[in-house]
Amino acid sequence: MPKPLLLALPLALAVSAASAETVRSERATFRVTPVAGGLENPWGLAILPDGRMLVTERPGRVRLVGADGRLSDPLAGTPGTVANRQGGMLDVVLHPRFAENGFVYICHVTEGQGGTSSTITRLKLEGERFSEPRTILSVTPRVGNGLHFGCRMAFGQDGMLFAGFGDRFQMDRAQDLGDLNGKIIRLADDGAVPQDNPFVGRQGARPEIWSWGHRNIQGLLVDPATGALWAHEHGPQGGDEVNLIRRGANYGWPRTTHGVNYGGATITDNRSLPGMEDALKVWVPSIAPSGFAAVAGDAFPAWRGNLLVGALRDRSLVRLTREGDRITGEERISMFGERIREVRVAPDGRVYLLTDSREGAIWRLDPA
Ligand SMILES: [Ca+2]
Repeated sequence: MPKPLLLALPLALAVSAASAETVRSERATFRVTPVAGGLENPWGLAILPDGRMLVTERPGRVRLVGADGRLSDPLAGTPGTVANRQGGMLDVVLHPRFAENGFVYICHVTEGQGGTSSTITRLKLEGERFSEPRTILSVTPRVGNGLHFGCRMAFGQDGMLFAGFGDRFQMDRAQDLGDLNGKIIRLADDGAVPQDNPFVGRQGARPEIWSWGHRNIQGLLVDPATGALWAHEHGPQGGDEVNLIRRGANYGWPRTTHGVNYGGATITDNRSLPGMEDALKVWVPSIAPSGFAAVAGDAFPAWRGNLLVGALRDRSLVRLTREGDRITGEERISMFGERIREVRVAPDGRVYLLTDSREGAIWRLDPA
């Protein structure tokens, strides 16, 4: 355990970090081991084929993390980012053929005419720097606030890139097909619009859109077993949702929701409407989900196929069981009072978490 890093960890873990913390959950007993600390609001994590990791920090940095937990300096060649309120350097994913091409995709906030927006930039990782920046998509219209950027990404099994964006706290945008806010989009790896997207050729609709009616996507997952796309999003006060994403479907916001506005004002009485998809799972009160991963590999056989969700407000790791397209159960595993921003599962099945604070950390879960 690299000692200097422990200084930045929360007391509960730091006290016994020499042996890590043991957690007994319903189906598995595991150790939580701090891998690296001293990260300022880490947000996205990508595990490289050689076991190193890329981690983003919301103020605008991306670092490499060695297998020994050593953090690199912020990587040169990282594009400029506007870090304001919820915005900044957010998600990071690898190209499906990263081992051949070195491509990394970041989702971050940029500024232009009209305000700020979520932007996806493709970069090439060469040694410990980025090169060849290419803008894949910048969400429009831009908006002049610092809220609800969404910005989670995942590659489909067909090699297409999905990304989920928030409504920018202007809810009616989610029902406007001419607006990319409050949508999940699908693009080729170079940013081209696939011709089999659902709204290609429809007048007034953006051809990038894959699904609509979303409030603020904070988790996006392509199921390694089935190839299906799953997403979760923050509701207003109550009404966080897990959805199975179907091509061209409308997920309802703000015409359907299980939540109410902050302060308790009603948004709508409709929890369901014809032509709109119902959530598979709703959290009332909100847990503020963040990060989404499916359990695979050998480390946690009792969890295989389960879905893992981080929780900011609930300060837990949430394990969802499912049968086919249904969510059948939920376990919340308390995480030492830390807000969990991101969940990733390594090829060997070990689970990595990011804690969200100004002294954030990477934690690894190993079977005990
Ligand atoms: Ca919904």
